[in-house]
Amino acid sequence: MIMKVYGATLSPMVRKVVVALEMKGLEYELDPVIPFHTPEGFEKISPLKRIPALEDGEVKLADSTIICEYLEDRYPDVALYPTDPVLKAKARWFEEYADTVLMKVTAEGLYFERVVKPLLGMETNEEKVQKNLRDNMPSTLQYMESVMPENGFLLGESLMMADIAIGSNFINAGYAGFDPDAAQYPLFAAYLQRVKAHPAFQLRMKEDAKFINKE
Ligand SMILES: N[C@@H](CCC(=O)N[C@@H](CS)C(=O)NCC(=O)O)C(=O)O
Repeated sequence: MIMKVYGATLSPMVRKVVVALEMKGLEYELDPVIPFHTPEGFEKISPLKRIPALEDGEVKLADSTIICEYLEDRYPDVALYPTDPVLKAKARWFEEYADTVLMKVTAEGLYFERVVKPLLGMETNEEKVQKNLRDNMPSTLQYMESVMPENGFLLGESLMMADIAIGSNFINAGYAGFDPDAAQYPLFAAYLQRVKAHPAFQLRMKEDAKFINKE
């Protein structure tokens, strides 16, 4: 049975799962469930009614990290987490940072306000966005710049889950009109270009453009 991913792929958390599936070469179908407008009974798959959720035969899972770790354990041929314990711990840290800090700074405080709210017929709170860009974004970008390699990706030569999680959030920041200044954050800006250039991200961004361009 083909795997099913629930969630609109413009969501950074859904994109994480879909890029992981693409990189692992796994077949899947999408059910583009929209946050806050979930179908009846969705809580049976995602108890908090959040996206993404995954159905793999009898297996029903919610939460992007739980789903990606499951995919890694069940379908290990293309590895997206390092096996070395120290590197694996670092990978988990970057993913946790993306799911918590970046989720607040690039998604809730920026993308949600400027892109999702208008789509839901709600008004953008631009004051909140400006406060977020002033109070939270600089320290986030400084941290990102401080951990960036000059070449390759966060944990080596290949794109892995840590990069997918971070890149996915900053793609949404870009859709909301914010990209890191390359003069101020040169390593991070160049890294983001490398992440976005990966075929799995290119594919997703091409799909995203169909919706983003409609707005
Ligand atoms: N930690 C969760 C966060 C999921 C999440 O908050 N998803 C958002 C969309 S990006 C959502 O469904 N929000 C609707 C809600 O909170 O009810 C994950 O990584 O999957």
